[in-house]
Amino acid sequence: MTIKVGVIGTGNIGADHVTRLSSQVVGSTVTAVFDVDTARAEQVAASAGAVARGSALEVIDDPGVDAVVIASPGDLHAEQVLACIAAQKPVLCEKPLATTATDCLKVIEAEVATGRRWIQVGFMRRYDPGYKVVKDAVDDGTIGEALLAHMIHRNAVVPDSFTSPMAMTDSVVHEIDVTRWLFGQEIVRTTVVPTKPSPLAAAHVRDPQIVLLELAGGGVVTVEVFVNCQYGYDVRCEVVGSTGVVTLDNPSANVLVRHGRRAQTVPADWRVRFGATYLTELQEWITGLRSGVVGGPSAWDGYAATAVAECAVASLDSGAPVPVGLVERPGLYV
Ligand code: NAD
Ligand code: ISE
Repeated sequence: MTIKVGVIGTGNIGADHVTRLSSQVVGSTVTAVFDVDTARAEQVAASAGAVARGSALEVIDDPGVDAVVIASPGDLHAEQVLACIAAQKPVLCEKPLATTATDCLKVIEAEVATGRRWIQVGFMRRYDPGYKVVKDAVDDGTIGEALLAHMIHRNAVVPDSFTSPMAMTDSVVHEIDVTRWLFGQEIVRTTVVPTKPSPLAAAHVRDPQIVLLELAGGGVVTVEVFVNCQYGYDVRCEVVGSTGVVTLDNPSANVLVRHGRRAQTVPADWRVRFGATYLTELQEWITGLRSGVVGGPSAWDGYAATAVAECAVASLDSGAPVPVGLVERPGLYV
């Protein structure tokens, strides 16, 4: 059985997902796309043998579409995911599930009312082989009891439209999800610590920033987010346990050794670093759908991540620690 996918938003990651789903993933094809940039949508549709539709709803309601990928800007996700639930179509929604916790709860309410899962959120790091090694070491006791973690999230540069809160909602939201997933606990408090700004960051962006995430079980995670580090894309994670440490370094494709020096390449951006990971994420989504199963990061994970990111933005504004208050987790997500 081939899953016919419709893709909403054919920008950077949407176009990449179309390529993966139409030519690399086993068991899927792309039949319809939509983007407000019509020329771009038509070009991406043509590359996949799909049709460019006139609206997001036309994609979702298309009888030739079995499942939907949402890769539009984050503030449109809630409305588009709700339309997928109404049409009873499984949806892989790129992060964030929604830009406010309130909107995430509307989505959860709609999904819970149907009595089953339709939504997977695009927290792809859970599919990365490096992160899986870290997760296994935490789960199987290799490093004893996991006590704390240090994470780094650096982007070479960001566009002018990027703001200080986006460092939380767009970038650190990945570390928020990884933290919840690795430790199997909710984050109860977050604090953003000001640091000396880089002279190369735009005046309106506080960069770098340090974020503290406190867990329900007492653990603490430090995240350095630096979105104008200049030298490349650098994502790292180290979990400190009671008897050992497990580290995910920035992987490198090549090492050049000469003149008494070892030089390693640094990934240029998230497309390079996580290219294979997005493919695994999509393959597992499609494989699950072919057996009628929706798994992976859930709407609850999307809600919890957005709620914590919202508190991080509040802490960024106030300079004070901000407690995270989540609603009770519905049985569908236990
Ligand atoms: P982008 O700006 O390159 O693409 C967004 C596209 O959506 C654009 O082509 C734009 O024209 C289109 N669009 C705007 N309004 C629309 C509408 N009403 N309906 C349909 N399409 C519309 O952005 P991007 O970098 O591709 O990011 C898209 C989403 O993917 C964001 O939510 C982002 O956070 C997420 N993302 C996730 C990762 C990851 O690592 N998981 C990486 C990059 C982006
Ligand atoms: C982008 O939207 C992503 O999700 C990338 O994974 C992240 O590294 C980047 O900072 C975000 O802007």
